[in-house]
Amino acid sequence: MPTQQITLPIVGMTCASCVYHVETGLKETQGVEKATVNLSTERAFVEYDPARTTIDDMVFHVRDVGYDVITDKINL
Ligand code: 9UX
Repeated sequence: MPTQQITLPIVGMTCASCVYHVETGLKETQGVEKATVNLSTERAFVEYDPARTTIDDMVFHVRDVGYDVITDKINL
């Protein structure tokens, strides 16, 4: 399946290491190919295989590393 892209609003990041933690959590998600997190805009840009990945799974992994996603602002 072709790669899809999504931008997730992230909550709880305050320093550069937070960015790394969130990127690591997203990359642990099956089917996520790239994850780039921006601290000042509090957004994660994710490229993923929609056949292998769900948004819920991404959100689970972000929460697992201690941050949150504003899911009501995600445009699906
Ligand atoms: Mo920085 Mo982020 O010292 O949870 S890693 S605040």
